[in-house]
Parts: sequence; structure tokens; C-alpha cells
Amino acid sequence: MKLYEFQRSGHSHKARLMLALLGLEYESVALNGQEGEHKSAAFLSKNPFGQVPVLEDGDTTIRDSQAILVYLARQYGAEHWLPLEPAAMAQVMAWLSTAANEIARGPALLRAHHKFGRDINLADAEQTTANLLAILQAQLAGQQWLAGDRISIADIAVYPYIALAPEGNIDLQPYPAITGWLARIQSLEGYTGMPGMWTPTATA
Ligand SMILES: N[C@@H](CCC(=O)N[C@@H](CS)C(=O)NCC(=O)O)C(=O)O
Repeated sequence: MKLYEFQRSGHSHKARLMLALLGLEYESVALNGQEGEHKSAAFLSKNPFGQVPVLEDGDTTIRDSQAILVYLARQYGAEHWLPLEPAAMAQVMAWLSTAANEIARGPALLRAHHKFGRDINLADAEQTTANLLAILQAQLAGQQWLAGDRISIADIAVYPYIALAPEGNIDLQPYPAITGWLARIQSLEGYTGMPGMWTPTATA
């Protein structure tokens, strides 16, 4: 398998983390975003949106981090990563949708602003993030994993940009159920992190 990615991309990290937790070998193809490699004709033929991550597995090419998680779970993972029972599957999909929506518009944008200087609607991103963190805290206060009683790709989809929240000037200390969940994921066999992620000794 080949993973086309940016080193500092949380979306790319979702795919990296899932590959690592499943113990799968792959080749990392790190694109140079500053040189616009993700907008080259060669890369646009893999993803017309010109975005990472993209996964290639033999003749199969998959764009979008959520779709990559779905593929890896069903192709290589045990049932609990993406259960087929309709209601259980829907619970997981709801969190994948949250990852593509509120997380992308909230903590991911705040990180893009504070770490990379992107111009954003700050008040909007802060409001989306505050609402999201309150919902996550409530959900995780009552259960160990986001969807059901086992880890699933719901947890992997949501994890990177919550773990990277401190780089968006977000203090996770008021959310002990969220930090407990981050620590649970970080203690999984095969776990891999990236610079800037919250750790149990972090102060913000
Ligand atoms: N919905 C996509 C979003 C991917 C995305 O926004 N990737 C960013 C890097 S984190 C990117 O490639 N940005 C370059 C661009 O949009 O031109 C996913 O989940 O994979």
C-alpha cells in the first residue's frame, strides 16, 4: 500500500494511525505542499480535489481520510472497527460525519490559524469547537469509546484534531473525559503519534 500525505496533516494522521494499529505495512509518499505537489496533474488523477490523504492498495485508489478508515476497517480489520449491524454502523458513521464537518470547521481550523497563519472566521471556529468539546465530554463521560463498547474507526476519525487541539490554543484541561479517552488511545498497542499532540503531561 502507498499513503500520499503531508507530515503535519491531522487528516493524514488518521490513516497513519489506523495502518499502525492494524499492523499494516505501507509506503509513505510525503508530498511537498509548499511546492504544490498535491495540485500536480499526477496527483489530481488520484484525487481531483488535490488533497491528502490518498491511499493506494493495488489497483484501488481511495481519497478522503474517512473513506480510507472505512476501507482499512472492512478490508483488513476485525468486525468491531466498523460493525455491519445497521444501527451500530450508523453510530460509527455519525462520528465520521462529525470528523468531516464540526471537527474540520472547529479545532482543525483553529490549528490552521494559530499554527500555520491561515485567515479564518475565528469566532465561528471557536464557537463550533466549544460546542463540539462539550458534546464529546458528555459522550465520553458515560462510555470508554465514541460508538459502542469497543474501539472503532469513529475514535480514529475524531482523534487527531482533538489531540492536536493545544496547537490551536485550545485548553483540554476542563475536559477530563476527553483527555482520559486520548490517553486510552495513546496506550493502544501499535499507537503512533505526531508532534504537537496532547500528552498526559501536557499543561494545555
Ligand atoms: N475531507 C478530506 C479533507 C482533507 C484535507 O483537507 N487535506 C488537507 C491537508 S490536512 C489538504 O490536502 N489541503 C490542501 C488543499 O486543500 O489544497 C479528508 O478528510 O481527507
